[in-house]
Amino acid sequence: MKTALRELAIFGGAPAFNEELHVGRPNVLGREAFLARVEDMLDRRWLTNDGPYVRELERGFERALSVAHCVAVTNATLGLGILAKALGLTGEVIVPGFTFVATAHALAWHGITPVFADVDPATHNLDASHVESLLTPRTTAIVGVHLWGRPCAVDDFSALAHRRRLALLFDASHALASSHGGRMIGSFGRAEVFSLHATKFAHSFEGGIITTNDEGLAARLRRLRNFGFDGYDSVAELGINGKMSEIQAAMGLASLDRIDEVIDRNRENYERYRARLGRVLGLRLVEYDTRERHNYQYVALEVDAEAAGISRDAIQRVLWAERVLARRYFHPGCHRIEPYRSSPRYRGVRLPVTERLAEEVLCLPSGTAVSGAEIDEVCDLIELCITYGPELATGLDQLAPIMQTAP
Ligand code: T4K
Repeated sequence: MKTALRELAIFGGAPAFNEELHVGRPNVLGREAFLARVEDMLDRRWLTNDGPYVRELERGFERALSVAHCVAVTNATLGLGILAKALGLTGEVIVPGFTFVATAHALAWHGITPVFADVDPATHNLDASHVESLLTPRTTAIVGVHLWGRPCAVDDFSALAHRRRLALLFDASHALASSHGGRMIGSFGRAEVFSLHATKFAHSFEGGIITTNDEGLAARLRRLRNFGFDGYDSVAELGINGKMSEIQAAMGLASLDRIDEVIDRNRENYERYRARLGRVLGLRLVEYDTRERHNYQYVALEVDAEAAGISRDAIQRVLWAERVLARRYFHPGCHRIEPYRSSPRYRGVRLPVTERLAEEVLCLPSGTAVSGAEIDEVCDLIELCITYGPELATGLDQLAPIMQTAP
């Protein structure tokens, strides 16, 4: 345990960790089950195109999420785009400014204008009143994002979408196994899209699933992910290749089998961080509503630089030098990245909460690849940063011209 500033790696000490600690290090459980399925898949010579594992995965998620239809796709970004196409979205669609860029890009790729709304400081999710103020005659939909797996204001948006005749869909990339009002995320709005990217707590290397209770929509999604084919050699419409392959589904099934174990581990990790950092002045850990189900994947910390005596970026620099690759998701806010930043359409867009969070949020390593002892060490380092905040900030300023530890 380091107790003095001079011991920090950024000032020349040995890094606290021999190997890098990642946010989003893939959970690799069920290796044997995965490899056995790969053998079967090779024997069967059915590698993609709506194969048996893809179907098994879809049925598995339908059961787990209590939703009527699950459509597996290549990744969540394509899934969002396919869904936008299936719903006939055009014009403007409201999305949060504080989200992963894929939420916006998936729409913009289809010529739809993402309109960025601010988020609620307490939940980090779309602010319903701001959304309403942004609606125009060109608005066709609202995309709620369940950031960190915490449901956004589903009921408010359902009422608003109904009243204004808008499509409502959710980017549920973070929210697998989360619930809202006791009901699993996956059956709200017209449809919801989950990511099964390798960095998600349950994954299929790359992958995504779209869930809906609308049978007609599900059939359209299946057609669109398969070039628009509606029969063996008949094409009904413009589609794309958004299919999930069998090897992806084999990994997805292995992951789904062990999902509860990973959630338990995520929760333990989260509680361990919370016990150490939950009451530190200037730090605020994202809280999960204990009446609902959560996957506890994200350990997101807000650093109030004034109260903590040190900025989020300074803490990140210290951690990176120690080989703790904490991430500043979702810096600097979607409206301030390309192509939106340079587009006249977005000139003058100000999202005060998004912009503050983009400066304050730091995600910490969790998942099955991180041990309790490692979490304690990360907490020691963060506490050291807070204890010596002003001195540390001065020391870092002096290093600034020569040190480039964090991006
Ligand atoms: N909507 C939302 C709200 C999302 O958060 C995302 C994805 C999407 C939509 C789109 O979903 P997909 O189209 O991807 O299905 C990661 C993921 O790439 C991205 O999927 C995720 N959100 C986002 C929040 O996080 P990065 O830039 O953090 O990933 P990367 O490559 O830096 O990996 C994170 C850490 O994990 C690194 O330190 C390296 C380590 N790592 C990564 C991979 C892939 C490994 O150790 N092994 C690996 O195989 O974006």
